[in-house]
Amino acid sequence: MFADELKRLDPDLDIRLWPHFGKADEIEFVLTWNHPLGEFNKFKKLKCIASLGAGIDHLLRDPDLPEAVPITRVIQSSMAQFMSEYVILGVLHYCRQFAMYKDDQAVKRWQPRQPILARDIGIGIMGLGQLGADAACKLVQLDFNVAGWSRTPKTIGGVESYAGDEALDDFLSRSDILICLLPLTPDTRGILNAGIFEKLPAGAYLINVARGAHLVEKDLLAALDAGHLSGACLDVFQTEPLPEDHPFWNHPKIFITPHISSITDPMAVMPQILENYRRMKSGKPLRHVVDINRGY
Ligand code: NDP
Ligand code: OXD
Repeated sequence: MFADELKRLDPDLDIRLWPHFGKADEIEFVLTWNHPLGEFNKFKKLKCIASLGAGIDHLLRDPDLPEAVPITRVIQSSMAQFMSEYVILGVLHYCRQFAMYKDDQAVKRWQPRQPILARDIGIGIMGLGQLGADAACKLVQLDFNVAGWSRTPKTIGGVESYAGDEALDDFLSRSDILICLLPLTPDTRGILNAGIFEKLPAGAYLINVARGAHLVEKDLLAALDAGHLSGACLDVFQTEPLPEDHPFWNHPKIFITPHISSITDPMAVMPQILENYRRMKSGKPLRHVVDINRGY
């Protein structure tokens, strides 16, 4: 699919499909998602590793990642659009109590409930990057009371900015709905844990659309079962696909989707991959290079 689109854009491109890459020394540019560990060491002339997604944690898990080869990621408005749609749907589904009406429908119960006005609902977005900032702006337009937490302060119209570890508790205490859109790094792994949940207002709702490893799954189950959290919408999991015997599947307060909140659209994304390939060939600086030391 991705190769077809690249070929369509430039029929002269020499594209090799792993594992049939021919002579390893001829490979200069790798386009990848969840590669087999250690594989890149074969490519001694590698000049760029391009992630097919927004995240690069799938690359950084490789202890043999060649040093000094730049890593690029996808930054695309369609990814942000898909993600914001999902987040808004998750928020509205929860706020307008659709899960309860579905249960009512199953038993033919006519039970109107009073909704809460959007401006009275505090939404906290962890991560105000390409995706978090877009979702924040769109939720502001719907009149939600939106705050974001990031490493460095942000100025985004209508969004309250909290930055750094010292601001985390205040950010959490005003977040009736907590949305995780952080990259997975050593600092953020396991960040959605019991210590964080207990700082959220009673009855808070969690939406995790970043990475499964952000969430300590047993802590979520405990917080839901204790009634401190009222529910969770999860798109990502420690193990994907989610194993059949996983307790999340049948949990009445958990809504599950299979890592689809935002999906790379080959038509939208291949032009920027091709542009970077051409930049690499002509020695120009690459676009969307990540900071490997920071991890995103
Ligand atoms: P960006 O790199 O653009 O933004 C990351 C944000 O997280 C930044 O605001 C950054 O702060 C903040 N951040 C990073 N580390 C910390 C920390 N330790 N404490 C506080 N804030 C921190 O990423 P994107 O918005 O493009 O993507 C976010 C993640 O979403 C991806 O890494 C990926 O894991 C996930 N994703 C999931 C998809 C899905 O289908 N489920 C699809 C696409 C992405 P600062 O700006 O100050 O540096
Ligand atoms: C991504 C993803 O990081 O799809 O792009 O999860």
